[in-house]
Amino acid sequence: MNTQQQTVDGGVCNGDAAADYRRDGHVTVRELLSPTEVAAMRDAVTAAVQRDLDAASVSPLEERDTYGKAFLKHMNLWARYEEVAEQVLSPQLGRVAADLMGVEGVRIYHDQALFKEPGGGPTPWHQDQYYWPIDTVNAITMWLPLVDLHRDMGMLQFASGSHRKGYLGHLPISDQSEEVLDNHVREQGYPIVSEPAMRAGDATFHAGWTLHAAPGNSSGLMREVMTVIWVADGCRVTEPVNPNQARDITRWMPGLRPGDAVASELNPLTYSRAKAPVARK
Ligand SMILES: O=C(O)CCC(=O)C(=O)O
Repeated sequence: MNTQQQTVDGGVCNGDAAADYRRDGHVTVRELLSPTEVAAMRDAVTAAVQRDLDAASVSPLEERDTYGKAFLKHMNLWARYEEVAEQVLSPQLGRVAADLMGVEGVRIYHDQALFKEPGGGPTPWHQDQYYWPIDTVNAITMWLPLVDLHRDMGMLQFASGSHRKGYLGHLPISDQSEEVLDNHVREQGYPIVSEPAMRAGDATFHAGWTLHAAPGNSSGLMREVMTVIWVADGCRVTEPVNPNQARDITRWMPGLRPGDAVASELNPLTYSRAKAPVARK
């Protein structure tokens, strides 16, 4: 079990965190954001989520399918809310993502606030990269609680080492992905790793192919989590192999075609060892 506490000093990951990430396909970084920093992130994200909710109705939990019950999902907030952009485009966060993957620079793929409501259902086992038409394994998700979390609020769990198998089939997140991938995790005997508790500002990072899931939220509290996905600078768009990938090109890489570098206006370079990050308007 990887319950080691990893630290990041001044936005620079220690070597152990990067080695653990590459071996296990996930790592926990404690105190990634200070209490002041996470408070700013929380203010920005919760205000944006509230504005999204005010603009659209949400159906009652019991009327939603399994995926719909898993969380309220608000995507690419950075592109719509300046206060969120100030948080998500942080070069410090980008540097941690680059250090963990061992790449020269990173670009934003997209962000998502994932708020699991009290009584919200489990998140089925899945692989994020099933959705992503990109030619690299260097794609990483930061999962950052905005409030203190304990286990019964729907803690993220990982099948440790599962990223090494890569693509496991046409399995969008669903009851079917849960059934097939739960069997796969048992057959392969992957350790299932999750933290017993996380403080606001701690974070986990996982690779695009790492199998992950979360139990339902049996507490009376909202599980407020912000996620950001980065890809290695220089990676390219691939031919979509499913409708979800085609939709991802339109949504997260508008105007790009297979073969293009992932560098649309929605994919700013937020950290680079070599190049100056793209200036923001
Ligand atoms: O927050 C969850 O329950 C699932 C998160 C997830 O699938 C992800 O961040 O890739």
